[in-house]
Amino acid sequence: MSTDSLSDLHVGRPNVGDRELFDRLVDGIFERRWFSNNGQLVQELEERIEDYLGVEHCVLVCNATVGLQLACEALELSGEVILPSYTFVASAHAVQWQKLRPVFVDIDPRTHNLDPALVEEAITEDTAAILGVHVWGRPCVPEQLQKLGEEHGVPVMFDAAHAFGCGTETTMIGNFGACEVFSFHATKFFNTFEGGAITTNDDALAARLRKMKNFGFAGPDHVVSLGTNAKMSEIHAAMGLSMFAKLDEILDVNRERYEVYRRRLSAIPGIRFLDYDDVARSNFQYIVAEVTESESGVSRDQLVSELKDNGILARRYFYPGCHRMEPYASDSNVATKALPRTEELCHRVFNLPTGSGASLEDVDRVCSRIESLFSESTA
Ligand code: T4K
Repeated sequence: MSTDSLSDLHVGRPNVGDRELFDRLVDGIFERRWFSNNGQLVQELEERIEDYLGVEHCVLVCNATVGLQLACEALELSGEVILPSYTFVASAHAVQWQKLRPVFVDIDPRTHNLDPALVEEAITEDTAAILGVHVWGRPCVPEQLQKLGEEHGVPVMFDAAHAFGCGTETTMIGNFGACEVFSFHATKFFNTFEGGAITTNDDALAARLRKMKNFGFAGPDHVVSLGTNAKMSEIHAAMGLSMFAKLDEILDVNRERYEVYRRRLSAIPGIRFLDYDDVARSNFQYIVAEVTESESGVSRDQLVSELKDNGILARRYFYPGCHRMEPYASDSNVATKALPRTEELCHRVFNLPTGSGASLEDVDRVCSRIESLFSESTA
């Protein structure tokens, strides 16, 4: 990585927890010489997360991608899994890695989340599960997807990679479906450098997941199922515990930047700023907007390129859509599916830097650059 790229403004600059606490926790790891495999800090972090989400079980894992694979394995899925194409490619890869067949379904362009009516149309006798994704931490109408699953006898699970700290009026994300999978990657609201968690209110599923993440061991020399190595180490858990100490602060920082972006960008014709007004509880981790070129005279790609020339690395998540990436693009079944809303959105959306890695001055600079680009184009 060049020094230039370090001085650029990134989407995904990590939030940092309580450094003193982290250092103290790391000292303890060395004193105990217990580095991994259900260590003290992993157990503490699991309890903290269970309390915070109000969920029965939190099973910490090494990352969300492997967490999703583990969840598919533990649910003994076989056949097709319905999911959006408008998601990070890890959602689809986890399904495909398990030799399940992804069935991509279009989205509601207002929320960027799966359209439940289209999900229902896609259910067949080969459907093994529905995988809802809470894109940008916006709950993907989990109650509706759960109801569909119940009516059709299909398990429902959620990719909650973006949604730690988010919730509906009544329930924190983490409590829906058979299970939910969070990402604690460096770029997330709550991070453990790399990491993730599977949460569930199903005792038997949690017990299965705990064995599976440790090679299937039920006790010393006693392997009872297929398993893998999906364990979280103690140093990662230390980071998580130090993040908890700063969670409210980070949320305030995110909300403050979101409000500035919203005020400034919503005023620009040709930009639709994606607000979180309809989300009961949000972590405000993603600053998302759409460009309508016919109104603004500027395309999304021109905007992203112009910002890049000014050291602002806006992202085009999730361009070009999973169905346009390999191996899905070459799969004739996938390629023939029409996903017009996903296609359109993929050409309009951009994400902007936020979090404690972007100061209010940085946010002001980003907004001013966008304002002047758009005013030049309409002058
Ligand atoms: N499901 C969904 C819906 C997801 O969005 C994701 C991951 C997953 C599942 C899988 O979760 P994990 O298996 O990762 O736990 C990034 C992240 O790598 C990925 O975790 C995330 N979603 C996705 C939305 O974004 P990239 O390819 O854009 O990451 P990268 O490494 O280019 O970093 C993004 C920006 O952040 C860069 O401009 C640099 C900056 N950065 C990154 C790191 C790692 C930093 O400033 N510091 C850092 O330490 O995918």
